[in-house]
Amino acid sequence: EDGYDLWLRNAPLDAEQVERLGLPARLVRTALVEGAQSPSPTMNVATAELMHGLNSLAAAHPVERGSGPGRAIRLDCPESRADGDAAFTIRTVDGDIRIGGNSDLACLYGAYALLRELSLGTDPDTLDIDSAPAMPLRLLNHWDNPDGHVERGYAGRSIFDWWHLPERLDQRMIDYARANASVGINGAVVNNVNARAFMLEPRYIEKLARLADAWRPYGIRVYLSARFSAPTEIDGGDIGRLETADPLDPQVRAWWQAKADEIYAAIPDFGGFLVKANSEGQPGPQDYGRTHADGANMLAQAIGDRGTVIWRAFVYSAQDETDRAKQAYEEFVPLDGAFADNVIVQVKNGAIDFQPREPFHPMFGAMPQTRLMLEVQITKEYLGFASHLAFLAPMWREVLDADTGRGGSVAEVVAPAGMAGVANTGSDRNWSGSDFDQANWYAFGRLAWDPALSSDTIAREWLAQTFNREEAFLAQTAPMMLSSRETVARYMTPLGLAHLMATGHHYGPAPWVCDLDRPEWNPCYYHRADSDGIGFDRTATGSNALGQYAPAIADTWSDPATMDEHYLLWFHHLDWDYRTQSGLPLWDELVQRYDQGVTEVDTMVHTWDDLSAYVDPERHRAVAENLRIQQREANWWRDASIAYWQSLNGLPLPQGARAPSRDLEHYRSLSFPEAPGQ
Ligand code: BDP
Repeated sequence: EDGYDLWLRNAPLDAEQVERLGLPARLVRTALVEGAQSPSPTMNVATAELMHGLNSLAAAHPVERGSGPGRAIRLDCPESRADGDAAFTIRTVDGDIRIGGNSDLACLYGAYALLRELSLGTDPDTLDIDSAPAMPLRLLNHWDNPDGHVERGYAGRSIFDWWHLPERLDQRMIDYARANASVGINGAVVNNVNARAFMLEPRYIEKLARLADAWRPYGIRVYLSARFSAPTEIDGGDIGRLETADPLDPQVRAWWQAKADEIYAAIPDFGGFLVKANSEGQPGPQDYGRTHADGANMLAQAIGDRGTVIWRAFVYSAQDETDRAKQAYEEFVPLDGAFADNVIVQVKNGAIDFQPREPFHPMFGAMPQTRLMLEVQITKEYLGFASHLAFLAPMWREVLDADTGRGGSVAEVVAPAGMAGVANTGSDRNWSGSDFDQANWYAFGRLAWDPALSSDTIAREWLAQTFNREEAFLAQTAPMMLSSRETVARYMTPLGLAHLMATGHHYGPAPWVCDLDRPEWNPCYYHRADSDGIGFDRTATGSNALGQYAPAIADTWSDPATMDEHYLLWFHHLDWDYRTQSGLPLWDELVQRYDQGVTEVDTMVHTWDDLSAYVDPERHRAVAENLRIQQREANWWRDASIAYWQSLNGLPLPQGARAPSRDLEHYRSLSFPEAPGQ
């Protein structure tokens, strides 16, 4: 067991469950029996997955195709359209299990869902499932560079072997598609948002076409990150290279039109372009005095109704020294209604940058005339890389469930568009750099399909399929997963603090950094701590970022005495002796939260150590080792942070609190040029 099989292990059921399943089964493809058409590649995959999965679940009782005694499993998706309606049903009628839907993709999704249910131990006689995706686009965003390096990747090298494509297609590309399809992910942006223009050249289109062909049966469309200045950097067929990338220049428009046509000729179901523009040094329409809408609409016209332009709202620039959290809203909300129909604006969950906790982004709900998509980060750039155990479903549910105060939750706002997750895949055998990080890939897909699923359900599903379906195991590990992200937030950024990590690699704490060129790159810009107090005043007396939220929502966060204290120092600058809701002075409360985070990691270590009977030795040891890294680093975060705050406030530690194990100078002197993912 090296984790390669992810949640698709279909570990053998016990004898009684196999008996109940009534195997050997007959697997009947109704559409084929009744119709004359040949099976589509998607139906072939569905059949193969069922045969393979059922055989694996039944272990000693191999399943045979066709007629024979036992239960029949019918794939009843007569339309056989690859790109049809993904909704499916699974019902047991007169002993037979019927998977139904209006497209062959529906049957594929149904096949994976059936295997999941059986894998969880669901009684096959009670199956009665209606399932449909809540949102059309459920995409992975890979920050993979063509040279194999993955920006913010902690699982080895890129899984995409551009060097050997198109001739060589790694088996991983098929297994990747299986994993995605099994949780409903239906698209992949294969290259970094910090894009290289040459990935739009013909030789790359050929490579991409090979991937598109391989993934088509699994319902996965390919997308490319497009560098906005590409017309000035690479030739565009007959048009050649241009002097400008101004989106209103007719030649530029013709260049992109020709490029889009070239791509669609090779990949008829190409998903579209993802664009990071005028952000962190990337080129964009503002370089020519144009707006985001001018840029997006130019590309949208080139693509037409064949695909989508996904335009990122993650923008901030050095000019804005008042509050980086406000910039995206200020640039985009005035453009509401100006974007073409096939443009989607992709908004990170919070207004800063994938921190362990952020309040939901105020753009959600504020652009009713624009389709907005939610972007979350599966790779844990700010939550301990691949070694810290942090199950992210609770974090994503927090934002999906947030009431925008403008006529719906974030989940409702993004339902017409979708969700994107920055992938955590890599060349490591276990794909994600650690076994537990597979759960975040899984959870992303499940939530994008159904944002109403509880984190507990997702954790249990994943644990049962990945490790062990015994209740005694699930009862201990599911709660550990559910609290794990809160634990990380406590030892890294308690009480709404954010952006306290070290520069560049983002590994470890560095709240003392104050001297970087751009103010908003410095941790001290975010915590604003001094001898009197700590926190960012985003109320009306400060930056008034709070004013970007609907009044009813802003109200709930405006009073530190009554608000959810998870966001306390995000919105308020408070004295060190301010009394928190528990009655403790802020300083004591802060230290207590750090300590709680550290203690919770200790508990995770012990809980997992005691579970060796339920997990194969290889993966049990791997998880145990990661937890020990996390234990050491949780203490590091706590100690370094406390030592720094003390250097500002001069306060003694609350009674009983342990002194940092080293002095501040030690923590400040640490450097990690070898840290991955930069
Ligand atoms: C930041 C990452 C950086 C990304 C950027 C983005 O540190 O590597 O390029 O987000 O989302 O969090 O564009």
